[in-house]
Amino acid sequence: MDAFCGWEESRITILQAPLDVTTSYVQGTNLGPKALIEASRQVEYYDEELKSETYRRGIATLPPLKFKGDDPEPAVQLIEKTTADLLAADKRVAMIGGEHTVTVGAVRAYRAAFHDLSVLHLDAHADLRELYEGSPLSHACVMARVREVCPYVSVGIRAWSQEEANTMEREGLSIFDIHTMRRDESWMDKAIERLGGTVYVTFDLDGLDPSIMPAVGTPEPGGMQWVETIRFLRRVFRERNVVGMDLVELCPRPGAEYGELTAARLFYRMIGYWTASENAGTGGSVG
Ligand SMILES: [Mn+2]
Repeated sequence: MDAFCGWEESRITILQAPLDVTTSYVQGTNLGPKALIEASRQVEYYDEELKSETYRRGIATLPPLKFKGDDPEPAVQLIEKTTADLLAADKRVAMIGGEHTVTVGAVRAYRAAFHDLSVLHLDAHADLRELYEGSPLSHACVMARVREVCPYVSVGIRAWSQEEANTMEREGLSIFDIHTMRRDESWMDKAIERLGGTVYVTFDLDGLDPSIMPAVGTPEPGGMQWVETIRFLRRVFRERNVVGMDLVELCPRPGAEYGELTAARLFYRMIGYWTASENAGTGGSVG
């Protein structure tokens, strides 16, 4: 995801947010953005599904954000401010994490700019704890913070606590857990139906099955497979107005390098769907 166009003509800005301060199991998500960008040089630039070269569609990459200390609050504020500035300059943001906490800053900025925003959340974990290890800005609390600003739909979920189960039931949240998805072939229709018209996509890579995504800090068995994932995303980008996205929790480590390539492939594919759908009214179209 090197720079192939200048800032002026770019529409999508890649924002690197290498934050890793609340990770609870394997650490190293601060190395995620760099690893993804390096792996992206191995990804075929021609997208065989979209039949075009995504990189030609106006993508600019900013230098990584710099975070100081181990308090997530100023980091989230920096992400919110940076995202708001980019939106004000009429750019759209594709962020690479970093731990999932980075999403809180981006969603706050997006919600301020798009009053009808809803969030699509792909993850193994519900991330609905009010506090985790004393912090409201832990990676395990991301969706509790998102829920405070806008509605959302979760997909791929397969691990949650008693507290989170209570919240889900009490609030009637739109959670598509992996068991429901395996039982109900129409889960994609239902999940998309629950989303509003304007969507921010946050993708925690541990939503994918560990067999195809080993490079995460908190893997959970029995996850989403590649083809169903991209099929679903393709529909979301076609059927909803996606205005922002992130890919988080890439945790590079020896033996899991394959996961970096998969993450780069997924990121490139998502940007491909996104730019193709934005072009839909001006000549280009998805498939
Ligand atoms: Mn997760």
